[in-house]
Amino acid sequence: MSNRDRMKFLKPLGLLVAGLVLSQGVSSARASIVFTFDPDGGGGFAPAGVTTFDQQPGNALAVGVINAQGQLVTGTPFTLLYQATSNVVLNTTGQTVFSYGSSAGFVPGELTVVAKFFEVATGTGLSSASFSTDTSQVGSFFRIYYDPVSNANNLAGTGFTDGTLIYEGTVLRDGTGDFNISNTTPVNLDQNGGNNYPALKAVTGTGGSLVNVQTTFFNPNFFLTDISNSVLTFDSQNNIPFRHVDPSVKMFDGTPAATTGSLGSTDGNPGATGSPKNFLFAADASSSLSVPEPNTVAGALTGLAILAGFGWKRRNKAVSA
Ligand SMILES: [Ca+2]
Ligand SMILES: [Ca+2]
Ligand SMILES: [Ca+2]
Repeated sequence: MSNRDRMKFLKPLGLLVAGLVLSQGVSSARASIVFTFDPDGGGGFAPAGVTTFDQQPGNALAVGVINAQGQLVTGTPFTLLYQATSNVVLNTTGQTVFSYGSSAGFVPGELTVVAKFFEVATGTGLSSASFSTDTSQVGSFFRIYYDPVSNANNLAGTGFTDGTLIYEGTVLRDGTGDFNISNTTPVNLDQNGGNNYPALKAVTGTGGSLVNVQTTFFNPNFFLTDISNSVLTFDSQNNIPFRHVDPSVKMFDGTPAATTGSLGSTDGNPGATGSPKNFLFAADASSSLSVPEPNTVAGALTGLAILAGFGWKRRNKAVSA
């Protein structure tokens, strides 16, 4: 290999290693960003700087989280489905910039969010469990739609995916969550307005989850800032029973949600063995975008300089040999 050929070989190798250092930096330190958002795309509402999509209380379903033996098994991946309206957009101080709806001054229509990703239980106790997304995320997604017609229906579980796709990402493997059951005495699952599910009970509990999403697509008619290297952080407070949203009959992909067959007679406490059980809970979330911290980029560039020096020394050695 001539010295010239060696340089050709070493250059891309150094860049590859520097790229790995950079990608590690991205996942470890991020700064939230203000991005310019047009709430109705080409419609009449003017764009403005925003930071956060504030979701209304919605539905989350842990599919098959309880196995046929009535157990939550640590390390066994399960699917998490989520759907909600997202009709408030906030600025950096938490003030509402855009609201969607039919009232005067509101942006016509709705934003909706659907997500599918994979979790594993990392620890389980008598009444509590912790979770992680540290499992294969092949096929995971987080999507935001704008629909000029407001038709999402939490009870039916319909109308969440019929708008224009404006954002999509894949779930990263550093998400965490927990859930704690405070009372196993069965109460009505649906305590939002009238009880739409008289046959279904639930335990009482709360939890939280923090899931990061790598942006893979954004619609430039809505996102006027280039957010292609951003990460969306989905921060959710989770509750059972349902007090602020109706439990969904089905999820956006057609999976049965609040039915006796999928949840057992008491949601969150399947007890009896038989078939695997799902766990349905209310999820009240918000989603913000961030990018790598400038300091982290500087650190990665220092790494690049060190690697470049390393390559130079090797080339010198090759010349003297
Ligand atoms: Ca507009
Ligand atoms: Ca819709
Ligand atoms: Ca209800």
